[in-house]
Amino acid sequence: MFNEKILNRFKNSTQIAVLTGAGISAESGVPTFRGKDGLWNNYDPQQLASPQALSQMPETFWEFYNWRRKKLLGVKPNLGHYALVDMEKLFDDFALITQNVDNLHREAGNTNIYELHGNIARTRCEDCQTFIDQPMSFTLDEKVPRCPHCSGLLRPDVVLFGEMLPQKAFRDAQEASATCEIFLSIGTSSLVEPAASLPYIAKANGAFLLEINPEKTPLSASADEVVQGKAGEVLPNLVIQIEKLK
Ligand code: BV8
Ligand code: ZN
Repeated sequence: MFNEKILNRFKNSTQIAVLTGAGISAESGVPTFRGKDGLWNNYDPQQLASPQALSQMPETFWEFYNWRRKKLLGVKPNLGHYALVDMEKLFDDFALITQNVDNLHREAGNTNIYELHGNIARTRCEDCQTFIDQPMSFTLDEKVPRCPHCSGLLRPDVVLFGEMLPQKAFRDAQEASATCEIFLSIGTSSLVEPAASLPYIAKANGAFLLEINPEKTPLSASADEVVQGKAGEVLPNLVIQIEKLK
């Protein structure tokens, strides 16, 4: 599964950057966005995951996000998530950059996490930006939750299409991508910008680019190595091989 070229790189490196997408949560039962049973097959992302949807059709917007949250209740990290927790312990400098909003990397126990697209478990006010302590299991009795401070529209703390990414998280992710020795892209279709630009920053700075994904993506041709497989199977194996090198 891992050739000498890959294992030698891990043996001689201390700085690792990892970018994950929805694919790493697929084995936890969380639907991906663009797969066969993907979320976007039934909904148009530009329609629903957008600030326009929040302001023009808040009931539908919240119906979608409540449905997303309810699907996450009881969902647990899988072996792929836990392998990244073990991997973080094996390297002095390990950055986990995620596009996922499902909170599973935090739950698994990684510490150095950059959440580029926010976190669906958090809620904030669209007007006064206050964070509302609204646990995931919060079932809204009113259709559209309002801010207790200013009666503004509440929204999940996720980055909607057309919105800027959280500046510090993205800046830190760019820095980690520009300085790492190995960049791992795991479970992402590499379509959404500006996250999809990070592996190219790493490659331009001399990093070894490894993609782990069951199917080819627009990134595959630029990767130094591609391991085609599921995160929950490939990552635990990779960690075992790396531990043997240490
Ligand atoms: C911005 C949060 C501008 C909400 C999300 C035209 C061309 C290029 C770009 C654009 C364009 N038109 C618009 C844009 C910009 C747009 C964009 O990139 N659109 C794309 C779709 C064309 N980007 C934005 O709008 C961003 N903002 O650009 O702002 C700006 C600039 C300055 C000032 C102001 C504004 C904001 C992007 C963030 C949007 N929010 N999510 C929510 O979740 O509801 S994006 C959404 O897609 C998720 O966050 C998700 O993480 C992300 C990426 O998807 P993936 O994670 O890759 O998931 P996907 O299903 O696609 O793929 C899964 C992969 O897993 C597959 O490859 C599959 O094979 C694999 N897999 C399956 N099973 C497994 C597996 N892998 C491993 N193991 C398995 N078992
Ligand atoms: Zn408010």
